[in-house]
Amino acid sequence: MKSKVTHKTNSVFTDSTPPVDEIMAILNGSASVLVASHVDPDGDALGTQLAVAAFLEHLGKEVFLVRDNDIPFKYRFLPGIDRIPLVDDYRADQVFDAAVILECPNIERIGRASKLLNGGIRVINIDHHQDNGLFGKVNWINAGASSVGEMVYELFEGTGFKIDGEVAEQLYTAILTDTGRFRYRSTSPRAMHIAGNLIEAGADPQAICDRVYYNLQPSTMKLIGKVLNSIEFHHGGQVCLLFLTREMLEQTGADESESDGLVDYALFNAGVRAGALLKEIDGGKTKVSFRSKDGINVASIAGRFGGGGHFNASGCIFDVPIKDTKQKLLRIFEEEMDGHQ
Ligand SMILES: [Mn+2]
Repeated sequence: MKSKVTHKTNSVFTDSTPPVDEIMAILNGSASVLVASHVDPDGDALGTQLAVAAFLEHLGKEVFLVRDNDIPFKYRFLPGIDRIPLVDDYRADQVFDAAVILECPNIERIGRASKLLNGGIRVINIDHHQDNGLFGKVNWINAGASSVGEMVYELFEGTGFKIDGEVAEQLYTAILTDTGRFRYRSTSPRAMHIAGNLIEAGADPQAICDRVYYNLQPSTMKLIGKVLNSIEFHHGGQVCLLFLTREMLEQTGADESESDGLVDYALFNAGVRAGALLKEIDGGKTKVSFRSKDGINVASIAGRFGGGGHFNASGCIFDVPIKDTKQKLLRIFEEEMDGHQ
């Protein structure tokens, strides 16, 4: 059953059933559609963006994709990946009839592409973050979904759109990466069922997994070595910290995007309940990615510092250098550990 509440003039849907009528009402009245996702795009963002583009083209729309920054090496195999222009390639006054915004809990997450949300643009907001800010005309927020790739699959099924081999590959990549290779709790029977259907539709599970996870550049491998070498255990081995400095990037020749997923190593240790990767960024600030298990809510920790995310995976930025951030984090984790003995 659909749970619909009216939020000002906007519609909000919060379960797995796609609001097909409401989404199609916007699309049917639109000739040009912008499709955007979040900064620092991941497999779910990119795969789903490309799949939505194929769907919209099938509907006869003029489709405009956009990204805020570079595409990580591991996702460059995705069919159609070359057709996502940088935001700088658009005029700031360009007008679109509608926009599909994927995986953005708030509009700030689309980064500089927000300059393209002009005039009376009607926004369709599709996301699986619990704390979504409901910035769209239609908001479909299913926090129970493994990925927006899964949600968009449901939408395609609801509209009768036939998934071809390329779309299957795009959506399979989205689900694979957002479930941590079918490992996270979000790996529901439905997510697995959909992944199975996508294999039937032409996605090659081994080829995709190899391209994303086992096709590293030498610079990435060297960076992994340096970051693992920085490892620290605290609070009786329950907290694991990893560090990524500018110097490590310079020494290895790796770029920012090659650190994607490195935080996961923090939880690969017996006894560790919470971990973080502290990354040195511009302006003397530190970007922190959190991972946790055992009921430790890192979304709330990140939320206290202007960030957000999921219960067991989140991130935020501290306005102080890496050393001071470490001290702050150790105090925060100490409180958290005390509260969850
Ligand atoms: Mn996602």
